[in-house]
Amino acid sequence: MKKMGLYGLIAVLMLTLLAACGKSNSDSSPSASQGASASVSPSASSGGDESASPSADAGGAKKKFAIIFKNTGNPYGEKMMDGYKKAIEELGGEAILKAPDQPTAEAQIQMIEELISQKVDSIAIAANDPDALQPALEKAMNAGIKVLSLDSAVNAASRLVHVNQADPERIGRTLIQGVSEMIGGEGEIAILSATSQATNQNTWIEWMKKELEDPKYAKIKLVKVAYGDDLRDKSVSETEALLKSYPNLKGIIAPTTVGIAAAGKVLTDKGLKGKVQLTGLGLPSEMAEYIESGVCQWMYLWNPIDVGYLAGQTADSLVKGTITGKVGDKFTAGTLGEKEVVQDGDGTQIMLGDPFKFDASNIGEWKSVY
Ligand code: RAM
Repeated sequence: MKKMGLYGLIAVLMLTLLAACGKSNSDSSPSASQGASASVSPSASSGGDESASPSADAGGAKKKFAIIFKNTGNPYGEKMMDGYKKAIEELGGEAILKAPDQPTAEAQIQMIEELISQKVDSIAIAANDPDALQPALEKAMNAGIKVLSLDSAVNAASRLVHVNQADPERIGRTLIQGVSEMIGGEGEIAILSATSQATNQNTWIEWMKKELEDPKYAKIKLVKVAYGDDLRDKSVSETEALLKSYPNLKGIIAPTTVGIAAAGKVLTDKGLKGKVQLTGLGLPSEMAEYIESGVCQWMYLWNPIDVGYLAGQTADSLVKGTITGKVGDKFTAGTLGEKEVVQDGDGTQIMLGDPFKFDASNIGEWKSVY
């Protein structure tokens, strides 16, 4: 009897654990709560090892999948790498997570060279420069390494495919529409970006500028694009400099999670809530206090865990040869379901989904997720 009770307890515990795995996965996608698309099937990841076709050689050696983020000390990057690792481990591979101290192309090139020597099977990179990594990434591809970018793209010649978080046009235009609404369609605005070479931020900024060409924004003036380099202290000092140089500033758009959190702190410390509006792309866990206080009325993001997870699934499919990165290639991206490779300028990409709006009504729900 006693023995049966113990087995029963173990069985219940295992079931609870499986259910919890499934739940946290489905909860981690805003689109799941939005009900917009059933992009996440909670049960798939709980299948774990048994559902995966292992990414291992015939001899049993695990395939090596590397990811390089822009720089260390960025919780967004950590979440993205968590998602990547989750996918790779589900698929039976070994994940190698890397990020340089500083967000420079040079530091990433050094890491790529090391990974080529290590004979990894795949490299996924969130690039600090669209073009500067090309010689190193071409060398990697010539050595048979499957290269993809995610989050911040490299040029088409430097990758097989890019994993894109959301439509850049939509992100850029939405941020201008947001700040315009917040400042009543009139006044000076500034952008606090990441590094001046970051592909993702620069593309979003181009779309912001295009949106600003609409005559309905005639009374809005973009006075400056500042670069906090995704370093906390530099983003703080750049925000302070903006406020000093432009005393009439009405709004700041920070299309970087590091920048928007730094700006939120500066505006809070200086008591500028309501005087200078703030929006952009923020991590709910870092921005909750500023959204709850009203310093930032709303902001946008996607699920960084899903971006990393999708990149991990993509890397595995490239290594297995299920896809090559050409338009029309289709594969099952684990719990994210069916994905298709589509055109992206000269190159190709795989899209995660739509950006999600966070405001006082939903931030409480998301701040503990990412
Ligand atoms: C920062 C990084 C990242 C970007 C997010 C929105 O964390 O610059 O690349 O996608 O912000």
